[in-house]
Amino acid sequence: MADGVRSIEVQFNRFIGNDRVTVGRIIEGWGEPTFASSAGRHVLAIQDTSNISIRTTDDRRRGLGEVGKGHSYGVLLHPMLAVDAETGCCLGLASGDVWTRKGRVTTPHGKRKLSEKESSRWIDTAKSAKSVLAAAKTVTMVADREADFFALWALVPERNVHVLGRVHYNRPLVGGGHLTSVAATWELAGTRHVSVRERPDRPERIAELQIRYGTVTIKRPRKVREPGIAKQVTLTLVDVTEVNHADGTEPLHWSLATTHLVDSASKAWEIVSWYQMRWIIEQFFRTLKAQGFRIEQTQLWTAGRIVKLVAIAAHAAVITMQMVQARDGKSAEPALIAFSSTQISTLSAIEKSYLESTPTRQNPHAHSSMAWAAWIIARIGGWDGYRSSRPPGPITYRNGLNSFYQIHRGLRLVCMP
Ligand SMILES: [Mn+2]
Repeated sequence: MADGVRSIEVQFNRFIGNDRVTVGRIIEGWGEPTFASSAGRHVLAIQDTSNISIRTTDDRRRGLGEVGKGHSYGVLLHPMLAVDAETGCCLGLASGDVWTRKGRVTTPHGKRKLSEKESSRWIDTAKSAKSVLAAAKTVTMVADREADFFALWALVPERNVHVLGRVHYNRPLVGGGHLTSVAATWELAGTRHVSVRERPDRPERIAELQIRYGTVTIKRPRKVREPGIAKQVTLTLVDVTEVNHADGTEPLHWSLATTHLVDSASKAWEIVSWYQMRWIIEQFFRTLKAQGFRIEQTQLWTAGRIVKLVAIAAHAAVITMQMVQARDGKSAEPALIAFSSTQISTLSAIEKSYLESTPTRQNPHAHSSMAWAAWIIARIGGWDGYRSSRPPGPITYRNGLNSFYQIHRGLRLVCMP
């Protein structure tokens, strides 16, 4: 079995080399299964950026621009991941961008219009996701504090499209005061002990959190000049502060802003829990980089091809995550969230061949469920199918998925119609 990203390269080589196949077209393909999988749900549409560094040398930059803080070259991946707000089930990619930087930007930040800034990706991604998520019951666009742009708050929300993000700028409020100090004047709405996920800079812990919420109206900053943009925007501010934290640990403080109305403490905690689901996109980046894809080790020569490779691998990484989520059989998700109906027919045919060769190891999951599909893909990826065995992991699913696409000749590409 070819390894990780190498097998994706071999499989998609002609596709990636075809000039008519643009990265824009591949990204459009991301959203095709997501339109159906998000129908009727409350979808958290989580966006974030990740640097994918690719090994280069001084005389062989491969056309790649800088990522991160320099001395490192590669591409930037900015995906929007659709997640079911109630179950955390990953529904697919909605929109996003993959690009490499061309030289350094020299115009001062504030002097450039929004569309000229790399930061416009947050707003462009949110806007282009709207048609992909048009069948959802409600959409909540979620992002970290990098996305705290007045234009995002003013231009993205609609009747059933909300925004939720962490406050970055201490904005002045209509009626006086500032965002980061106003919450301290509000009465305490509740206290909870919440488990806080491990991060590289801190261990997992139980934190005692106090919550306050209220309504704020932020003023349009003077430098924002988009035509037709509102002078002010009214938002709900949910402020979470850790108390009684252990010595030597930095207390948590989350200042979350949202267009959702909050009228009770339980609703405010729900906003916090939606924001916490942002960890799923971190998990997605880990899947893409570390757990078997090894995208950073690509041998593909030019930047244009590497950008397309990342876009294709992103789609495959999402499907891998969907299979990991489904493997215990507890979710009721259909295979259609990740596979087309013709691919499901291919899966049925492959399952039959396993039933004949190993009749004692049968797929325990309901036909056409996501758990059922994950069971078959894991078998293709080399898992033995015994209930007593270790459950398959991302590498097994990635290997199985690569072989599956090869078997399913009529649909050789993850994202081609
Ligand atoms: Mn970020």
